[in-house]
Amino acid sequence: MSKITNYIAGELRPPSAGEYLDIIEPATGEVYAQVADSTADDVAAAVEAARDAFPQWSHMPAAERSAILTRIADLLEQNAEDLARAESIDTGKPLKLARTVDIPRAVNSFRFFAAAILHAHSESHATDYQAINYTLRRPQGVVGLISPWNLPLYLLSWKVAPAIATGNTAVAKPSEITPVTAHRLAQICMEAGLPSGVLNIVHGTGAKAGASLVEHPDVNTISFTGGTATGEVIARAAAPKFKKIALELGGKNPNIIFADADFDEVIPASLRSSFANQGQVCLCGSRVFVEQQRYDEFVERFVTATRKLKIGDPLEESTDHGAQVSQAQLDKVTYYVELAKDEGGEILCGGRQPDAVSERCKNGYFFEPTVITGLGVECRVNQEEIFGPVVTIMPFESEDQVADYANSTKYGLSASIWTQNLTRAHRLAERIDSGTVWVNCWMLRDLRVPFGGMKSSGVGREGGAEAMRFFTEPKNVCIKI
Ligand code: TXE
Repeated sequence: MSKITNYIAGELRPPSAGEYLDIIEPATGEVYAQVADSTADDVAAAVEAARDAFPQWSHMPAAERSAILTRIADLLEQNAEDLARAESIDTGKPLKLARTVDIPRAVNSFRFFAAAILHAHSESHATDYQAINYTLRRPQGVVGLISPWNLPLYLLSWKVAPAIATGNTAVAKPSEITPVTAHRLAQICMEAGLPSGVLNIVHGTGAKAGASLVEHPDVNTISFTGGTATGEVIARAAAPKFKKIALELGGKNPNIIFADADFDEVIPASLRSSFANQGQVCLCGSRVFVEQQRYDEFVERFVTATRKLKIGDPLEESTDHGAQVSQAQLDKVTYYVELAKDEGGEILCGGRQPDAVSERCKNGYFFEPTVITGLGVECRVNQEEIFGPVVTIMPFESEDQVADYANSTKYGLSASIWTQNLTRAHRLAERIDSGTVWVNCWMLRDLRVPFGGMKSSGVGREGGAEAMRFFTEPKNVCIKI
């Protein structure tokens, strides 16, 4: 059985304690590989390698760093099909989704930041006729990057690319559930000639490897994407040491549909925003609000379209809907569907595991796309993040009412508004507490814009200029003239 090892000081190294964790293919429920179960010693070795690499890497001209990042992007692109397949097997997501979203976006992350560092400018401020200030931006040093399982390569690249582009060296801890494409990234970095120690990847559990990275005294910057509860643990550990943190956490995003919206666009887009990656995208619109006059029509058309989604082996080209990532996620989804029934919800479609989608996948973690109506905004199913293929649909009567509904959870990551009335869209976008509001679209991304959440959806922003700022420390020099 293949074993995934750590990437430390430019080489692939087995974990120091010799322990490994099983990796399960979600579509089959079978163990198909193993990954290093690293300890604090492995993390310490990775941090040391990153510390040693920092002086040279941070002083390398931006054009040279840029060329190396571009080579990484090129190699990712050349290996796109293999990577997409690996990601599909590792996560249970349809191959066509990995091919069209995860891998191209990972390539773009490296390409974008390779270009961005060539265009970075610095600031200078003249203070009346007394002084000139200029602000230097220097890399932080060794940064810790912790990423989740839902979009493993993309979300890792989203952190690694800006961190190393701006001259930091990094220790990354990918999710232990889906480590395969991170391992491929390590191999690609070696092939691309990334100097040893600039990026180190330590695999293992959050409790051991992840916590050791957060606590390491030489790592003063942490960028984390994952669950809100984990984010709280990390914030607590980082606070007494005054570490700089960015937390990208969960969401319970509203998808708001006015009666004047173009339903021919809204229905397919809402299907994607509800069920993409089996509902395991932090940006999924899990609460759908439809203006009263067209509520019945929406429900009918949406349920009909949901029933047509093809659940199947993620590796089949025709599959729209694959497996949940783990038994734990499947149990969580099942729990919330039962809770919805207890809370008075009506399950209009889905709500159960499908019959075996194929002989190969008979023990996989599949769950049917599920549509629920009849629940109030305050019930637990509408307040807590499920992170699965479960959406609730609720009617609303006015703009004020839907603004209150949208803001009624502790989360504030993203929202979608569907209407032909753009004045209303602007007005409502301003009122909704979320880091991103999409109007007549969903998950359209521009790497230059700030990305992150309000309230319990996170702290700090990633994305283009924000990421470049996060990974660098400003220092002002004031010269009297
Ligand atoms: O994520 P975790 P889990 C949500 C979603 C899901 C829930 C839990 O609701 O059901 O989170 O998922 C590492 N110190 N999202 O448990 O635990 C861990 O090893 C340092 C939303 O799988 O947050 C992994 O690398 N690191 C989300 C990473 O944190 C720790 C995507 C994320 O794992 C750690 C995924 C610790 N104490 C889940 N504990 C999104 N916003 O996209 C864990 N980790």
